[in-house]
Amino acid sequence: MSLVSFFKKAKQLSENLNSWDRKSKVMIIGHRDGDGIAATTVLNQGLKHLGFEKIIPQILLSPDIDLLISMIKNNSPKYVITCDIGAEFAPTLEKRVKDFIITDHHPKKISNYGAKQLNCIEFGLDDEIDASGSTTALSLLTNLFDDTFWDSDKGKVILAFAVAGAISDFQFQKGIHKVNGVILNKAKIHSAVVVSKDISIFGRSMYPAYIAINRASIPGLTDYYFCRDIINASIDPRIGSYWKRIIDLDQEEKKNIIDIIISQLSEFSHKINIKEFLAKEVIGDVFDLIALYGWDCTLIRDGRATFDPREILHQVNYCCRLGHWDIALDLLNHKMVSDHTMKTISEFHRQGDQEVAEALKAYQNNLIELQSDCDGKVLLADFTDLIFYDEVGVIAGVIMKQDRDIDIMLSSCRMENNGLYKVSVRARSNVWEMVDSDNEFADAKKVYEKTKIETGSEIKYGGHRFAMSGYLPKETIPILFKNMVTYYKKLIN
Ligand SMILES: [Mn+2]
Repeated sequence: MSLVSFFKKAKQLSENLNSWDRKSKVMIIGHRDGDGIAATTVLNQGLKHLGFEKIIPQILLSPDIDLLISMIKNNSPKYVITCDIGAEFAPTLEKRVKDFIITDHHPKKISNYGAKQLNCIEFGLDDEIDASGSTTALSLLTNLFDDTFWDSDKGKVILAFAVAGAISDFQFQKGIHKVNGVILNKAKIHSAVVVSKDISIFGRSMYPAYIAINRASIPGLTDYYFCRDIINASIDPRIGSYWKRIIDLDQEEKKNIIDIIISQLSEFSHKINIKEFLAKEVIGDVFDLIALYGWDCTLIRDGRATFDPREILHQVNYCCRLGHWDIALDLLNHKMVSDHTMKTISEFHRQGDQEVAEALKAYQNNLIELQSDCDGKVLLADFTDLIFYDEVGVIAGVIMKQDRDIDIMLSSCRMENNGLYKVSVRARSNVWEMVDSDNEFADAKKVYEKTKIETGSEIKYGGHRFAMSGYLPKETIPILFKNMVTYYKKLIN
């Protein structure tokens, strides 16, 4: 029922959108992450094909009302449409534009979502597994075009980006559900995306096979030289002048690699259930956005292409984090872009990868200020001066992949402009499973809110239940940590 109601509201809102004057300015406001950039791309291309002549995409990092107001002032749009952000924008937009539509999947603090918002939460759906910002945005467009459009190259590209956003938001990690399922199915039907079971390691179509495997944090294969030698001895490592990537391997070579992984796992980690490990981290569904064939956004450094959405958005994410979302949108909205754009993106990509690698090395060499509790299961680490502050979530993800004992990680970094700290909270899926979705207690947000009240500080936070970021004064971070430990203990008991 809930899913039906969601699409019913999507249809109503799409009729609203269709009634807008095509010659007037429409501002799209998207969220500054992979999902948000993909969602913005979906709307931007959708509106273009609907005949809108003046589309202004803008990106916000957080739901900042003051920034929203100044964006409206600077651009004076007649209409606003949001994606992956905006759950709380209605009162502000009501007063300032002729009409608006909000599409978001983030929970709002008050439960009223209003007539002009499409948000899965209103229909009892889950923001982390049922709908991404990008699949929500696409839900608004499905009714406005017929199958001929979705079968065309232009339609397929939009479907591909809708799927890319959901994957970048890790929405498919616990299966493919509800809104995401409907949209993925549509993308498959119209041949925008191909899904297959394969070695699913990140970098499968971007890095040489041995590098992708070395970076996957598999016990026994984390030493670069050993990994390179053993992997390359088991396959024919080159194809012409190129290194073979995982996708270039034949079935036998793939099997050889799996055998090596199994033998290393059994030798190096007795705690790990091999079958489970393989199913969770090595073999699984892979998604290839074949609609993007010939697009510059698929190019990897050596000139070959990747159609894996994680890899395509990986490079775009670094642009966004460094504030250059305009370049990211340029890349995703044009089949071909200038050499300058390509060079800039690959430079940000290199820079970002390098910063994260250095931060990881510093962590491994115990050069990071740490606080830990519950036998190392809850950890706080400060990366100030090592990374760009917006990379706190990424580095936490990388560390948690290597340090399998950590259940909840708080990573912090000082922001240069205002002296506040950005703190990311990430939790492992087993913590996730302890969380009862019907119980509003089970939420990282609770911990932020408690800290806010306890300290009386102006703490802003947002995101999802267990991938949440906040902006805090330094002295409140230990209190946030203490509250997180208390919460974790309550959860495991
Ligand atoms: Mn999102």
